Amino acid sequence: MKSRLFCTLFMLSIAISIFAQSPYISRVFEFMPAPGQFVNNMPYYDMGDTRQVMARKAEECLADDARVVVSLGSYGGYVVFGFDHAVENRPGQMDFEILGNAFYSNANVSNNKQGGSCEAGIVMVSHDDNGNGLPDDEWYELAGSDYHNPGTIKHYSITYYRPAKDKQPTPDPSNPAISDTSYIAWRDNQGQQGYVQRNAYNSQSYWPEWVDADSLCFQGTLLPKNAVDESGLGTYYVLYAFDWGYADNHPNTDARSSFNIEWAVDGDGKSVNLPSIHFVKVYTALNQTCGWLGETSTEVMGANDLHLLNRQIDDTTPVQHPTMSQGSFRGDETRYTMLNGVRVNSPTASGIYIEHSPNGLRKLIVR
Ligand SMILES: [Ca+2]
Ligand SMILES: [Ca+2]
Ligand SMILES: [Ca+2]
Repeated sequence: MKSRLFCTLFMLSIAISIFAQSPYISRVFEFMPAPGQFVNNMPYYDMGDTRQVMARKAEECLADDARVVVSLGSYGGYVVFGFDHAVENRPGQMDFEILGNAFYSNANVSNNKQGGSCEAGIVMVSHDDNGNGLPDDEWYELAGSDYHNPGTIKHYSITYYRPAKDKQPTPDPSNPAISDTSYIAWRDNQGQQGYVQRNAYNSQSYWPEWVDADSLCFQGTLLPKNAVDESGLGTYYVLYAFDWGYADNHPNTDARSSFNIEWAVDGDGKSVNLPSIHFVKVYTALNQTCGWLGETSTEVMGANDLHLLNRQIDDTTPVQHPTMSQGSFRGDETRYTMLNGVRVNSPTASGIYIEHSPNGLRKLIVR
């Protein structure tokens, strides 16, 4: 009798553990940092580790609220993680938060702005449309405060080149902290080129050791540089925070470390309506070097589903997308506006549209 009771309790506990949802990251699917001074150390690379092993190591850092910092390296470096359930998109509310290691300096910050070590990463979300539990579905960027900033570059791409084994370092004679000014070369699609510099503090390889290829390419949206050398002497840099909508951009206790799935846009910048998401991608959104501080790199140490934690954070950010009153159509054409104000040429996805035609406005429901 006793054993039957034990057996029943055991089965019950299995059932509960199967159906209980965790508010924390459950899996890391991909971890691909761009070259940087903490690469191969956060997490640590052991000889022979594969891409899969490194993803598992990143998972050990981030899953189940472990809160160990993972560094994404220079521009484009990324991590893709997921939850054990769909994170709901509640209207008007933030839905999840991402923890990084951003902090504000308390000295020499200009004009009372918030700044310090704010290394913004862009956040993308995806819904498991094909239901296979893998992040092989459409991705959408969460349009943060600087999505429409004229200094922000969409469709940016950059390629880093593996340094030769016998590369001779070129130290900076005026700055002993920089041991190789020409360490890892990069070129971008804006006609710019430069180097990820090596510094005296981190002597391991800055090239992800588990990557055999001789070059690494990353794409995405590039934010305008946010660092200011407040000393004027290269000794004191302040990286100013963007307003909202980026990872590792405000301290973890700040509500601006949280995200609203309603900010999702497609590749053309059109708003998309996602009822929930399963996967999140974070990538370093700045291509910037700050002397002895080195390259700017986003760090991540976890993510939480705010709804499962019963934390309600209202979205008080300004609406970014054009409203109906801002959009005007020529009188001789028929066009459509989605309820969030975004204009489209034809109503393709299901939803409610306002049809603008020479005969006036008409509400249109597409199923
Ligand atoms: Ca929401
Ligand atoms: Ca999928
Ligand atoms: Ca950071």
